[in-house]
Amino acid sequence: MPGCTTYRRFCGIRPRGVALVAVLALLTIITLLAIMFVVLVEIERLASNQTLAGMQARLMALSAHEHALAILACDTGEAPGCTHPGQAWHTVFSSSRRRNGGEPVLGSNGRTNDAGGFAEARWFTIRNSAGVLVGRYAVIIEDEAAKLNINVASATGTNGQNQGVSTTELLLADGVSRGLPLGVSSAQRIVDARYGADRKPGIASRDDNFNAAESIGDETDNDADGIVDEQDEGTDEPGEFAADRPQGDDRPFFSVLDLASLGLPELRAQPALMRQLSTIATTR
Ligand SMILES: [Ca+2]
Ligand SMILES: [Ca+2]
Ligand SMILES: [Ca+2]
Ligand SMILES: [Ca+2]
Repeated sequence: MPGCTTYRRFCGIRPRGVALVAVLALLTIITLLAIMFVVLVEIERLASNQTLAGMQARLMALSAHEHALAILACDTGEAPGCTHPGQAWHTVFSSSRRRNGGEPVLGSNGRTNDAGGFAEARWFTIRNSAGVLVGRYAVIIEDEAAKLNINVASATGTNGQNQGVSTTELLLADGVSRGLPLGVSSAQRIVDARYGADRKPGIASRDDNFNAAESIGDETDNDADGIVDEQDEGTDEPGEFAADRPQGDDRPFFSVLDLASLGLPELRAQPALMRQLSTIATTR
């Protein structure tokens, strides 16, 4: 019929190649689905490996913890009341490349060797029943109780120390030779950072630890300001800052490394000072 060559579909004749296009489209969709499936499987595999590695690392850490507890328990029984670096708590975990051929482990503070020539720690390897190495751990025991707690010490310069009523009277820095190797203004910035925007421990003008009534009549200088039993002695005193229960805008330090965020001039001038601070200060 005239015109059917140009308008075949109007003449009841199906155009050629439609089936081929449909098959190609179907194959493309199937290919994309297959690629997505492979990608998802790979992601699942990586996630599983990550979870497994995390569990293994946690078990290694638990092994190290139990090892340390066992050594400390032995130490307690061997020499009650006596502690020195020659005891097991120090020698078992510390070593040197020269002595055991192992790789020494630097401390969390980056320290290398102590005065005794020992590295901070050494690796203990863990192998499975077939003798294959599955992990390793190192232990560093540090006496946190002997460090200055920057969440507690509140005295700066010659201020804040009077009757020794609480540990808040510990000297943070005097700018000369006592406390942390910082100036008085830096020590005050540490205290101010803890107290938040209101610059007061706890919530400003509130007796956060409920001792105001007692403090104004106990014949004690509770806030270590040199005045005994003044009218507002029990309010906004250093003892109202509690690192484990911060009130209001208070912000305790979670790590000594947090001091870097304060922009202290001493740390800007001597970046290595942070390492020293980590050996003498703590937040726990
Ligand atoms: Ca505050
Ligand atoms: Ca008082
Ligand atoms: Ca006072
Ligand atoms: Ca109070």
